[in-house]
Amino acid sequence: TTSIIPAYKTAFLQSCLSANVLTFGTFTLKSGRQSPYFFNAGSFHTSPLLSAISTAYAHTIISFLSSHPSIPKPDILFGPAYKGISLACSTLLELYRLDPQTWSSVSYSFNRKEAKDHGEGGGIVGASLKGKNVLVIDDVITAGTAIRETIRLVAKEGGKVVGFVVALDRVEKMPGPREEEEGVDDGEPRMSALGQIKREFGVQTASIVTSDDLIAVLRGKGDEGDIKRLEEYRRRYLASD
Ligand code: OMP
Repeated sequence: TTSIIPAYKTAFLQSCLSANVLTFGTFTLKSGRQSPYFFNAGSFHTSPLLSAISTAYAHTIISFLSSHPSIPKPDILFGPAYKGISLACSTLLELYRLDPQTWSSVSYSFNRKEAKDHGEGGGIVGASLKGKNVLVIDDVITAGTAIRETIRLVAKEGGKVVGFVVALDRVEKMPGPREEEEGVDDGEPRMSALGQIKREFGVQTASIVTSDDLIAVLRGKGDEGDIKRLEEYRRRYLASD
């Protein structure tokens, strides 16, 4: 059978499965949703896995930028603390290996969770964001809270977010008012968190894989019960676009 999933995505998903980056159970997400699966980018902690994830990000970023010629060349690859830090550093190295001419002049940068009041001070480590075009690299998008915080942070530092890249887009709908206030899903269809970010901030986005890719790879391999719970969860929270 022919697969419509590109080889680098399948390779990335295989690394995820082999490293148990993807776990099944009951997880309370940042958004308060109860998910039967969780993707932990912090599990890419050996050199082969770090290399696998940065290679996948680098390929995704290169094709993202070439398919969106209106995006200005990034000056900074910004990884929000904590999980974005190692991702930004290792992916920038990989981008430089793949295309030194383009990437030698790009810097990495990340925020401190607590501002430092001595030494060089400030809330940013790495290159200053002031007046810079910033490409954000993060692990996962679910309801879009983390990226909103990052867009605000970059703006506060005087930078401009020109793109947003994640490893996994869970393709979940953005929360409605009732979910935000009471944590109860009203069952109404809504657009995806990524789609909403595009619409609201004019920021283009990309992901290495989506939860569709995930299911395609799991089918026939994973535990039947896990897959069933995953599909039930997706029916409930899948975005309408
Ligand atoms: P949102 O802010 O709802 O988009 O959630 C994204 C953040 O949740 C990520 O930056 C992760 O820290 C975390 N997360 C995961 O790491 N893996 C998952 O599978 C799901 C989440 C999550 O809490 O939604």
